[in-house]
Amino acid sequence: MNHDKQPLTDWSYKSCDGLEWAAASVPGCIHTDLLRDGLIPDPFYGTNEQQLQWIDKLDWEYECWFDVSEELYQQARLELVLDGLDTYADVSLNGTSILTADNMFRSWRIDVKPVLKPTNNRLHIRFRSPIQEGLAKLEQLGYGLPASNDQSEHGGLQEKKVSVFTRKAPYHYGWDWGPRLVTSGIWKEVYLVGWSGIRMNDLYIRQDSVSELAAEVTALVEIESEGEWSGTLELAADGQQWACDVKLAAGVQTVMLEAKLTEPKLWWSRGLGEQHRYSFKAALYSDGECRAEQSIRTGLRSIRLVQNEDTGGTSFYFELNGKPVFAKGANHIPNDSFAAEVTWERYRHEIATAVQSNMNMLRVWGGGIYENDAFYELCDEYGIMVWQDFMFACSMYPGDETFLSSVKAEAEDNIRRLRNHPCIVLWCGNNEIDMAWQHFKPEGGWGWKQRYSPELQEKLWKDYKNIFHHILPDALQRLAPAAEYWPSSPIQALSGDRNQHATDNSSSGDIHYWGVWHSNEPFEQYKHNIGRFMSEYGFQSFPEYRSVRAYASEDDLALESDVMLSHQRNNRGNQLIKSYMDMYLQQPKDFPAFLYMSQMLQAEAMKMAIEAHRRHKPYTMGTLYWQMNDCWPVASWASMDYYGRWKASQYYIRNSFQDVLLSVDDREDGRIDIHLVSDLTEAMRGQLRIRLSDFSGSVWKDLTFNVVAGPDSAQIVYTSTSADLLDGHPCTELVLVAELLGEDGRSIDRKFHYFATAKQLQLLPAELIIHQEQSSGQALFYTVETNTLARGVWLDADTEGVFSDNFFDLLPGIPVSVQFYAANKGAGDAFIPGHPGTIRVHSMSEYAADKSEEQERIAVTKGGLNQDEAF
Ligand code: BMA
Repeated sequence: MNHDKQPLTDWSYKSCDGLEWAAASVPGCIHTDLLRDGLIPDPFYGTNEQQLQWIDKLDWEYECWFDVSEELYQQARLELVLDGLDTYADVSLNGTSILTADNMFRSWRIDVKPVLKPTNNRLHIRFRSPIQEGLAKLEQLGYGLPASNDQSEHGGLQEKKVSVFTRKAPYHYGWDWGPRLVTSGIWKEVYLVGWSGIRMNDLYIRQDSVSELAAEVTALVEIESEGEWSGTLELAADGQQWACDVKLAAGVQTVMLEAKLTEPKLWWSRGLGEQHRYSFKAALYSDGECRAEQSIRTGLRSIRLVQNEDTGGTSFYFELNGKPVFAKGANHIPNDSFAAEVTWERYRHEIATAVQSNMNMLRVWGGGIYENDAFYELCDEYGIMVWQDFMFACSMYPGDETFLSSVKAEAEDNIRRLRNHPCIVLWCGNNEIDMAWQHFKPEGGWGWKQRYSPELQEKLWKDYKNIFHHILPDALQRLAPAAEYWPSSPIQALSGDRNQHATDNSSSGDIHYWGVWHSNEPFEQYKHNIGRFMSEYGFQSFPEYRSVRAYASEDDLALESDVMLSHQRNNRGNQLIKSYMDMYLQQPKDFPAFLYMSQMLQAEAMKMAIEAHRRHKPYTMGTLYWQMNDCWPVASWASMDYYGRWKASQYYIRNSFQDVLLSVDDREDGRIDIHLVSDLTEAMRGQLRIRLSDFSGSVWKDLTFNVVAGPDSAQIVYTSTSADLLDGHPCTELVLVAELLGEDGRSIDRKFHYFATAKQLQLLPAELIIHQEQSSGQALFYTVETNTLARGVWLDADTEGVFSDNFFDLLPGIPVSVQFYAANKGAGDAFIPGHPGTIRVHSMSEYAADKSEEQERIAVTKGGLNQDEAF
């Protein structure tokens, strides 16, 4: 076979008015190059980001000098491939202009045969400032377009929102959790490819019909031939082979070959079965020799977004291989402001966190990037379904021909790149634009359309429809016909009338419920604003002290300091956290206590929301909280911070997402219902044990019932009232412990329920004791005990990693045993049994202001260890 690839890695950069070239990192971006050379301070530290706004106003140059390997140079065809340029790039090779690029999300392939020399080639890229380009386009349009999260003022542009004019990651321009760092650079690989005679450009395994009995697929093989060609196309998978004769003309053409696999091994999302993947290999043979080939891995599965009218409205759920799946997961944003910095290990850490947290879906949200291949490969491997937005969010976009054709090409590039991934179950047009504009409700929306004349309103809506109701679904229809498409998240349905727009409790489509947080509604409202599929809701918290200290000095540790404010991008964020804390928790005694309390607050909010959603199964069939991760260290809605550290909410979420869940619903009418929810495909028998205890561990009631969790079900298994349960005891002095035990007596879920808010409870300082147990296998076991009720027991290890449980409540007589898993930086699993180093143990009473003088004592008993010794 005559194919070859040569990566171009030896790059230099300079600013357009600079003279000196310096070594550049490719893939990368200008900010990380300048940082490495010590020319700018760490953009994430302190308020540095504010001093770096000049970078995006300049043009930057990159160049690469290279020789072509002899073998490659002899090929008949030579191409330069640029997988991603950010963004306005004039590319020349040996002084000849070969490309003008204008879309970060596209990939480019250029015939360079006529200009390439064997040695001493100069590839030069000039990146024009995305800000200057945007300003020119804004001026040309003559009016601004709404872009709620574009922090133009921060970038020195006052109200001029230019992000919408450029097909570039929207979050680069700032978001309500992200800095404004508008990058330029080569963010993906650049390489030369050469070939002679014939080659295969693309292999797509279209899944026409898939069931347990058979999978009928069509291989669409894009072939490029220099001249006429005839031979055989062979397709192989799992020891089976299919073949057809092909006769080709010169040029690019697609050959289709049908194949049937009987009793295929299907791809399932986590929890429902294996994530089996087949390797498909297509090869072209003539005269007994392989002339070109390509292989891909894919999983065979059928997927359908089911929207059927029912008694409650219209369903909205995913049916995987004929089985309805309750989607449990989160919204994903890019893992870094500098996208090229995200290594495979960081993706693995995130996906493994999703898996460990019992999720089965992530939404790649439309204000970031179409993720790197590694992300989808990991989702395929671990069984995480992906709701994939196209990259449009919270803005209206231009409607001129150049813009639209760029959008079309971007959609085609990404659909082609990603369509073999079984994990992608839905493509969605955009984030929140339908809801923000609300064309059919004159009074509705976020106040955007009211700023325009009726004619302009119509024009902007027409431009919107062009992209989201035509260009994107048409591209999918052409390139991935079985894929499901949803025009905007959230909507009720594409009805073309006022019922199109989602509300906080619509009975069709998906919902972003932000009453809690953005509208100050109490957490209890999570129980009332429930739809068919909750694709966003969330609550902020701060990262832990260690993470905050990575961006703030000791002097900055006050909520209103410049540094802390610059790491809180939601204007009202700190106020909101404070006011909810006032409502539910005791006052924190100091700044570190505030960080901890903010995490406990977020954890409670997420638990309340997720469990309410799951209790409503099958009316509700999905819950994706906002947001999984961070792109820099910041106060945000993330459950895992920028450094991959799990906040309290990650542990709570993990518990609330377990396949079999016990959930205590304390209703406003005084009734207390205990629900049993199961996502298992088979019934599960067990026992429900209910204990009423005071905070010293004395048990007042102890009841046990047999229960059966039906397959794929949600049911009430116990009902009482607060009054009956308390039986005359003050509501601030008792706790209800509901526990689900399996047939083997193993504890499957344990829930602590209180009859008053944490603020009202009479918590005494807890004496927490941690023992290291005899380890079974490699993982180290620790048992934690207390002398009085301890809430939010936080085991804080020296080593980066996670515990099997954390931030849990503890009662005397009910010890908790946990294991520690270190975050793995090397090959293999993301979390491996490891040594935690010193463990510090904290709980809520230690952090409350009125208990400040009574420090908790931490004692380490077994094995002769003392507090200072690492174990
Ligand atoms: C959601 C998202 C983001 C935003 C978040 C928090 O609606 O789509 O736009 O970051 O709200 O405000």
